[in-house]
Amino acid sequence: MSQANGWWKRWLAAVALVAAPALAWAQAADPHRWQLNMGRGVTATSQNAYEAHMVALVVCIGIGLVVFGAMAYAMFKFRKSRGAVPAQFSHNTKAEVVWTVIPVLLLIIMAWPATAKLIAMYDTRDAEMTVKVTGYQWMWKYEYLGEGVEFTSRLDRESDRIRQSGEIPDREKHPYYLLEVDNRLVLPVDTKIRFVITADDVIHSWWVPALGWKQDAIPGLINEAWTSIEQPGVYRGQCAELCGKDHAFMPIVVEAVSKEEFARWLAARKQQAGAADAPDAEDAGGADGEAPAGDGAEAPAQA
Ligand SMILES: [Cu+2]
Repeated sequence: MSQANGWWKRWLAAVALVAAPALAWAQAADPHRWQLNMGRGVTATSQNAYEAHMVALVVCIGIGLVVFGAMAYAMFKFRKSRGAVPAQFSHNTKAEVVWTVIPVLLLIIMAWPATAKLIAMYDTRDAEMTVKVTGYQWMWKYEYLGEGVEFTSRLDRESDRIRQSGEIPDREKHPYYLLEVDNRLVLPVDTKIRFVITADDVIHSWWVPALGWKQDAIPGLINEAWTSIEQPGVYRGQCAELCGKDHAFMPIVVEAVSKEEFARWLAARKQQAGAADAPDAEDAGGADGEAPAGDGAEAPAQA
């Protein structure tokens, strides 16, 4: 008895060892080697997709067990060598009603929550900010609508150098080979962000798995999507529509930061944009305008 107990404990410990990394992976947004299930992502949408997938998976496993179990049992129990004689009936109304009604009920059980989740996924109302995404061969352009901030985002120089040199990419040297960009799309967390997505030349598709959706970018059309990212972090994606010879070289990198950090980043970007628009403005502010402005802002608060 005690020997069996010891074996059982060792077996449990082994299972825990094997399962531990898998449990840790379940928290991360990036896919991992030997990840068997889909990721949970970092938005309500991705969580919904994960839950819908799990419900369908459980139903499929149940159906699989019942169907293959019945088949295996029938084949074993009623085998010819044990003298089984096949029945000769060809119809059974009761059985036919049962095996029609049960799948219909299962489909309704799965379709109901899935439809509710799909409707929520397409509801872009009450967004707090809007980002326009435009696909180009082969890069993305992001515009923070109403903020006067826009930039392009293309494959980082190092990935580009490696791919053109014929060098074999090395995970140690460049862990995000082909998944890094020069300008990341910086977004605030806990903010409903609406995307309007289009393209300038051919059809592209904007896809960041951790956000839980992909949306086609079609020339002449504007598609909508939304997200609200729950955790700060860096989330990577790619163009998901075969768009030409460099389709593989237009990655997407979203950097989700706190609201305060985003406000600072946006202000800095706006200042850059303002400086670029009016080259004289920098000189005017740089002479003696900038530093005193900071003191001036604090003075009223103290008074
Ligand atoms: Cu593309």
